[in-house]
Amino acid sequence: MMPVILSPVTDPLGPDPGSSVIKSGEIEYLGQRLTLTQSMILHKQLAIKERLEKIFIISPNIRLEHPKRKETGRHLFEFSQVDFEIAYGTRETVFELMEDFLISMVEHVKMECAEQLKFLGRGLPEIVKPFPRYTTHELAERYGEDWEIHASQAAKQPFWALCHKREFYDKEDPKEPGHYLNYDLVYPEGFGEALSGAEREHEYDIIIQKITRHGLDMKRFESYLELAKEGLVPSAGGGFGVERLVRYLTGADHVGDVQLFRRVPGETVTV
Ligand code: ASN
Repeated sequence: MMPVILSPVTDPLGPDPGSSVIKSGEIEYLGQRLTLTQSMILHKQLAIKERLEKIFIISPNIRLEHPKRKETGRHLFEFSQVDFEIAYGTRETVFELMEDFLISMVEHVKMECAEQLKFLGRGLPEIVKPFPRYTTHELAERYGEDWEIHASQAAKQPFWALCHKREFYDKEDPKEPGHYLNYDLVYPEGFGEALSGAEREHEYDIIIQKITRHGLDMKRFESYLELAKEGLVPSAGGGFGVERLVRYLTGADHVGDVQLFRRVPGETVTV
């Protein structure tokens, strides 16, 4: 699909302790309030409902992050993610797809760009599957609340972090309420999160319950909910940041360093 940039509905990006967006980007156009896309998750669900079975979008996202996020090395207020969704997919479908994708990407770059990697001084390690899987509970116990960066620094291989308490559209395990059928893929060597995704909530009543439970304004999701009421299709998917992938491959210090036109929170935009 081609990306959606403006819509009355977008990803609320919360409640999520990992999010630090200070406000959403909004414009008023012909009397309508439109928000700049924070992620295309809700449109992905609607596209799947329209019987598109497998989709991907190179999707620009605007996330107006707190300036303190400059220090993480991996946050931008404008970036692109490869966002994908698979009708009737499960976590396992996504794990297999992403593990094969990352392995072949690394192999390809090592083969085709050996000279450039040498110039950059980047010894890109070979990746093997299956990637280890840990729950966020295990990771928090071992590395503390800030586990993402510490676990990434300790890791030699990419790994999956399962079960995050976050946005309403990620499926809560019906067998184990309070647990979630979602995942992050985390790069090794301290590069942090590569991808986030989930099996999705597709049942209207559960979506309504969760929006209410999260204290979100139902009106912000009106047009999405009207369509969701007609029946969403179960799916799973995710999105990985293009700049974060390039940073990992090149070993750059900051994601802003791989952008031609830097969009780093806390830095003045020049061009
Ligand atoms: N792309 C993510 C997903 O598919 C959502 C996000 O970027 N917040 O779950």
